[in-house]
Amino acid sequence: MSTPLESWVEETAKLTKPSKIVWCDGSEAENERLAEEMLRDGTYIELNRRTYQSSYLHRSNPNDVARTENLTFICTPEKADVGPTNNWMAPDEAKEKVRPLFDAAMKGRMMYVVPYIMGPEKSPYSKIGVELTDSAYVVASMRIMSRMGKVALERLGSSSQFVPGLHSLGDLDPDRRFILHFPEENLIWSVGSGYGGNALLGKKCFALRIASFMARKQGWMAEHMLILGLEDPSGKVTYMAAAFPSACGKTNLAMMVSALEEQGYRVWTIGDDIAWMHIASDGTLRAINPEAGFFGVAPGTNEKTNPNIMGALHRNTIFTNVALTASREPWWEGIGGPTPSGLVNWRGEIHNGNSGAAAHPNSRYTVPASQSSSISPRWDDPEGVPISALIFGGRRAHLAPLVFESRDWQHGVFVGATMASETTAAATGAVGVTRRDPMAMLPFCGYNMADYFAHWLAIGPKLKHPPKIFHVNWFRRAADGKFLWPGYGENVRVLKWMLDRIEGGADANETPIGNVPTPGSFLLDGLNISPAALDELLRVDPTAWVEESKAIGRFFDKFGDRLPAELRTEHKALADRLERSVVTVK
Ligand code: OXD
Ligand code: MN
Repeated sequence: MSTPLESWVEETAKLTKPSKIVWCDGSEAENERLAEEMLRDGTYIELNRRTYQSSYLHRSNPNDVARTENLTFICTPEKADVGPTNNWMAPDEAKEKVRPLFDAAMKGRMMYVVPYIMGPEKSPYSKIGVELTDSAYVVASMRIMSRMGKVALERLGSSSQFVPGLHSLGDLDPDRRFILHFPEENLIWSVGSGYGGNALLGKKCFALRIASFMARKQGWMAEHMLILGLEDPSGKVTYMAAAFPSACGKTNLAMMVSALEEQGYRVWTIGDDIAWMHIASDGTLRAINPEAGFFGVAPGTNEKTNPNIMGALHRNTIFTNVALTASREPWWEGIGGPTPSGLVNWRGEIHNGNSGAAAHPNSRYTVPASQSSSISPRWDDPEGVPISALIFGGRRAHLAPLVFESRDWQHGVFVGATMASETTAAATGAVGVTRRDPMAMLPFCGYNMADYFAHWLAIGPKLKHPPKIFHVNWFRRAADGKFLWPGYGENVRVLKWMLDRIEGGADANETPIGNVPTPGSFLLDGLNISPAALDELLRVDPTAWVEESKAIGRFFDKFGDRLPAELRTEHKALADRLERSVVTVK
């Protein structure tokens, strides 16, 4: 008798017609064999063996360089169940349309069976997925990003409890590219892309879109959040999870080298992109990082912005779409130092400065999490870590202050539901446009966001000590266009303020949007910032917020009656507070 996995593999092979089926065990030997094959067929380009051991450069097809949100669908019988922020197709229609693209798609190629665990091997919160793919690059990437191979097969046994994900490169034509999710069947189909979140199905497709749907049914949370531990001078570590949209600094925050290290504050990394959070029997919110690696944006990463990751990238790393130096080392804009001569750009052409950036703005590194020296001793604790603060944030040149604290859980959910950010290169489309991105889940929520808000609202009261909820904005600019806040390692000062608030210290001023620090409540030793800049960073301009509140109203209207009444109440309360405040200012 075949197991459910064997039957699905067999059935898929009949459709995709690969020349061979390879069951991946995740071993070192298998990884080396795949690397040799990829070096031979040009999928991999070898890097300087002395300085970048067992590390490779991959160049994706130039039309396939970022997640394609417009080609990503949630397929449920009812359109209303995916809501106004997702693309929808009915499951039968989607399968009918996309199945032909899988027909014989793997002819002449291997079909790799990639079993993987999302989450620590022995955690009760972890889940199993299996990806069938015809891309060896995807296999090697999944080996870094998850617990892949034998370990997953052993945990699965003959059970049917796994999330099947079928992936084929297809012909890489964007007109025949689809990323489909069938949450009611726990099924993923992806065709026509070999890039990142489109192709590494454990990440966005499973750990966020499918998992968010599961989490709602099962009473837990799957969030687009980093997880960090802030150690204080006594050695006590407080854990925080933060949701920022793609390419807004989650990795840098999670791996920060603290500017307050001498004062005894240090940051430990648990995860940089996804948090699965459960209500534990002691009433705490416990988070695990379902991933095992970091798939980070390379441009802008350097010894100052993220020294920990820079130290981690010299072995076992796959670089995608970065530039290559004459000494065969990876290079990207913002890596530090002058642009070297003899650079080859991400397309494989000599870089002459006239053809745009040498590295693609969404070029990436894929590196095992355990290689970062900031990795927490508890990063793979099967029980997860207790979360004391949840942080929302966006990239806003104006309006949002450096940090504010919500009044309570319900207000915090409103703050998360209404957050907005300027778009980045992580997804295709215009960059720098302000869009509302609730909880940084706009591209990743596997069901109607109004129901997702209701799920969030329901979680708080079930927690004995609900985490405090904050909002941050590292990206506020002065009138001359310059950033007001230095960011990176200095962000620890904001984390410390949050810690003080959690512990009952640190002053704040009540404002219409929430509690904003008094300038004196920040530990500013060693930081060169003018009082005027600090005032501007913490300023809440009621008139500008009135406009924001109107935009929030328009956003909420999209959800009609499905929007939880509590959020309308919070919105009304904000509008009233703003009105009073504008009158007072006048
Ligand atoms: C990512 C993203 O790759 O959010 O993490 O786009
Ligand atoms: Mn992400």
